[in-house]
Amino acid sequence: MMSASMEGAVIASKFRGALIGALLGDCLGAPFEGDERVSKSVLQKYFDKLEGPHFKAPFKQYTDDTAMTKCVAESLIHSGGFNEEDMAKRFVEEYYRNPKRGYGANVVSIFGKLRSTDLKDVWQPAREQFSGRGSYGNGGAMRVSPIALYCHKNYQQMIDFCGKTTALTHTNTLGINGALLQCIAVHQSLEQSPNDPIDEKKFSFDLISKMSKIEEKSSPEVESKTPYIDQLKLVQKLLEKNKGSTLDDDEEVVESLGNTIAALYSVPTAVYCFLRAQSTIKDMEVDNPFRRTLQYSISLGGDTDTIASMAGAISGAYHGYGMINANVQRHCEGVEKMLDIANELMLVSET
Ligand code: F2R
Ligand code: MG
Ligand code: MG
Repeated sequence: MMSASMEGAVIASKFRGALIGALLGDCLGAPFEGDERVSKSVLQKYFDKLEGPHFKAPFKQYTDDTAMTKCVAESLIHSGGFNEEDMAKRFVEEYYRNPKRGYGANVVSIFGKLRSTDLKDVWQPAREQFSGRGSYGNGGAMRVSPIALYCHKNYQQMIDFCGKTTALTHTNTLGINGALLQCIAVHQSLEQSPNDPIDEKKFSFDLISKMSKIEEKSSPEVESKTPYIDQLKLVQKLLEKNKGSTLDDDEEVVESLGNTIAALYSVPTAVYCFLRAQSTIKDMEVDNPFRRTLQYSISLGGDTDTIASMAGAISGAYHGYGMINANVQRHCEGVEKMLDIANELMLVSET
């Protein structure tokens, strides 16, 4: 549970920070999705321009990551908790209202089945994916930040809601546990006072300890029985190696942690980006650690919208809304609506 001494205004700022962080990571990362690597100097100019005082439309549009995050938040608010039919209905309606948001190649078949069966069994279509193995994509993880907010006072409820929300589209253990790791990371950030610097070692040890309870209960179809703990240990190793060094080994980060649409090779990467960006990074003339988190996430290439969105949610939940540049927000679609959602989530989670 969040520290009792944390004031309501700080908590409200953290709620807004988490959701606006997720939104901005998605909007700003989306133009680079699929690029192998993104030059740090190109990104420096890209962010400098967006932060400049002269606003020029058009918006950076959000993608499936934000569309589904909004559905999760709105379902929790309107149902007063997790309701599988309401959540599934919102995913389907949102997809058919605006299908051109860059959804995952296979997840759309779930929306089709849910619609054609009139939501008869909301769990079945996801179970059938990939010949019954279920999706291991990061589409579950990219949308879970509202669950960490809604359940911030009840860790076990958060784990329960997160697992169920994910299983509506992703039933592979790697897809589900990736979503749990992302949700736990946002929750840990929320709990930490923005005035106390992040202790990277403690933050990652806490994640390892919580993920060990989760991984001991599940058996993924991969060689290791503890794939997320293995990745988190790599996060620790890479932080030790790169923090304070004259040059980050980004190739090693991408080769070992990954930058793909698989949850196992993107969620730990997002955690790494957040932790690494707590201190300066060479070739990034950035004082603001929230901006540095997004800029660094995108520089790694690959699934840039999703990794930046997940890292942005973790970072925004720690630093709060005040750390997020107002000019950049004006370039991103859907900020006002997301702020309303953050405020509503805050109200319902306090009751
Ligand atoms: N889809 C994209 N990006 C592609 C390019 C979009 C382009 N910019 C555009 O605008 O069109 N991005 C979004 O998808 C990712 C989340 O995907 P999600 O929701 O997990 O989808 P899905 O279909 O379940 O899985 C994605 C792919 O992973 C592979 N896969 C998953 N499970 C598998 C399994 N058990 N066996 C084999 N392969 C498996 C498949 O290739 C799936 O298609 C985010 O990046 C979001 O931004
Ligand atoms: Mg996307
Ligand atoms: Mg993506």
